[in-house]
Amino acid sequence: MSFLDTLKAKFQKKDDRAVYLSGFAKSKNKFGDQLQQMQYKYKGYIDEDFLEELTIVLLESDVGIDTADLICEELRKKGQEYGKIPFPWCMNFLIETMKKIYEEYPDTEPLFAEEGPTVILLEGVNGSGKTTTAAKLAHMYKKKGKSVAFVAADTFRAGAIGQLAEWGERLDVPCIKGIENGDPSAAIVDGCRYAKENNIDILLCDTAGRLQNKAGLMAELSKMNRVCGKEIEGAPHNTWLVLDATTGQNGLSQAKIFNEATNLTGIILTKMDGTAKGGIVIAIKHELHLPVRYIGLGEKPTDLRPFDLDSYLYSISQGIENVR
Ligand SMILES: Nc1nc2c(ncn2[C@@H]2O[C@H](COP(=O)(O)OP(=O)(O)O)[C@@H](O)[C@H]2O)c(=O)[nH]1
Ligand SMILES: [Mg+2]
Repeated sequence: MSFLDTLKAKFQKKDDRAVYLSGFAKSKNKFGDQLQQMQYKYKGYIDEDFLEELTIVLLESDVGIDTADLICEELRKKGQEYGKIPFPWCMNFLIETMKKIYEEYPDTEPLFAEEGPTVILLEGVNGSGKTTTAAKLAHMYKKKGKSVAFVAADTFRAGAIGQLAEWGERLDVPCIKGIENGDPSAAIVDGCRYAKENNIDILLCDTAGRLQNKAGLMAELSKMNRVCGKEIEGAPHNTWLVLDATTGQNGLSQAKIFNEATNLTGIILTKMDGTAKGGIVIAIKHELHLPVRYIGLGEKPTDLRPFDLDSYLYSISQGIENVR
């Protein structure tokens, strides 16, 4: 059984099949379909023309230049080793290499407090999808039977507090509000105290992510971390960067700055449904060694899915799955 056949067999058993396929439809059009087209020009030898075209497809899908080079180098070696290589074999090798690149650094699991509230900080620049993601996570944890509360700690963006409070009303989740233009850390302290007093399992903190300068960002984020840890031992248990997948490589540079400024423990990639740049998942893992925890596939509270590598790889590579 080829690698792609195995991937397909695994995918057929997943509950989220339809959501993944539709969420990654644009990426698949860019990636799987373009690769499929390459089979007509391919003569069986891994020559520089083929590798150049492959690099373009990979870069347009945003896997990043490092990853694209790595994949092409591996293929070049195989070409030298074996001479003529059937196209389907080449495609199997490509997707398998992407999987290996992702798996090079092991994924850690999200951390949950054994006792008392688990604190999750959501960080990221304006518009990346933090508030919407907080709503999605609340919906998901509530469905699992957890008690959830919000902290509206984005005190800088006008209207941000109201936006989260509105989600709170809709989802029946209490929202501890910061004061507009006030200190976000003060809101986090209030939230932690509320969580302890009210037996909240999961405290979701929607923060501001100002990127004007790294020193300022670091100071702000480290204060939030500090006050959090003082109120609740081990908090924040998870610090997730919310990243807009449509911003591609630019998003990756943002992620690097946040990762230097704070101790990130995972990434949530939003707006996957609106982009053909699905390769960003691989680039993030390769460059930041951070797991992609969840992906956002729409604007509704139900449009969040845990990231599943096999489903992802299968969804973007449809189009080449049947090349023979
Ligand atoms: N299509 C799509 N839109 C999203 C997704 N996540 C967030 N958005 C939209 O992106 C915009 C900004 O989101 P918001 O949560 O306010 O970002 P914030 O500034 O980081 O809090 C809103 O219009 C959201 O509805 C997603 O996964 N898919
Ligand atoms: Mg917001």
